[in-house]
Amino acid sequence: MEITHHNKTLSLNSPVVMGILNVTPDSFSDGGQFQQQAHALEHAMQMLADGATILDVGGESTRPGAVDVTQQDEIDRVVPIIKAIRERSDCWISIDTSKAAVMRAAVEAGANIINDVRALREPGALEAAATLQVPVCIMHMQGQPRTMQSAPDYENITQEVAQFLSQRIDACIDAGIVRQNIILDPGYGFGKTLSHNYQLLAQLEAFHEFGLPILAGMSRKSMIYKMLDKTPQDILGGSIACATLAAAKGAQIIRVHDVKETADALKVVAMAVRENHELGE
Ligand code: 8Y4
Repeated sequence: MEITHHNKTLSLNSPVVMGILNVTPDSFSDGGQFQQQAHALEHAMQMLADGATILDVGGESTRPGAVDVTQQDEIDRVVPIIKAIRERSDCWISIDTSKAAVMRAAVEAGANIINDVRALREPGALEAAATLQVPVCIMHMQGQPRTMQSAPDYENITQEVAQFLSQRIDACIDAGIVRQNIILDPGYGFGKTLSHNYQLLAQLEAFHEFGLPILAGMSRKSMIYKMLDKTPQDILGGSIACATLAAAKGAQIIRVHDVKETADALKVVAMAVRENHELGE
């Protein structure tokens, strides 16, 4: 399996790490714009040195209760860092946004994947993604970021998430997005209870029915720290367990904060999977 942008291809036959790069001001509350950009660039280069294949650059906070950012604010945050990374590396850069104008500005600056937690449902987003001809990650969310955790409710979560993704795949294809460039994400933590999140992890294999790459993002999320009764900064072991389980169940892209440790864990999983294939042949 692979995704492509122009003549660049990313092989997903073994799992890869997507490193999280937040460029929201609340991630670096001290220092001005310049210092924040310098810190973000340093963090980006460290994640690449640690084994990240993709850097996910985000300028909007989707945490429950976060304030909305204007499209110009978001562009002003992400474009300089994308340009700076692109000057130094030919890595894959994803832009974490739901706004069409941000997608266009980010791809022009050098981003080559669109990662949209709203699955291209905002005005103009589907058309922008299709025109830009970059791979897209479409994620499931129940409700809206502000209120999604108030009362998550499903009859059969895996079935409902798959049904949503199926509809969004159809919408993407109708808009002109190449099917093989659609990455699917069950959206851990987005309108889901603790049980829902673990059901989705246990049943992750179900999403292989589409024959498309799967992205899993559980790093430091409440599904781990609530269960362990710890803080997000103190759950590396739990985050690695989630990454390992997801990769063992065939997820191709793992979105994480702790790149170095996760890259090692995924290498171990990949070797076990490879040896298992060789036993079968
Ligand atoms: C600490 C800081 C702990 C932030 C948790 C968080 C996903 C995603 C997010 C995901 C895809 C997050 C942008 C939430 N989660 N994109 N984005 N999949 N594709 N929270 O699961 O990381 S933001």
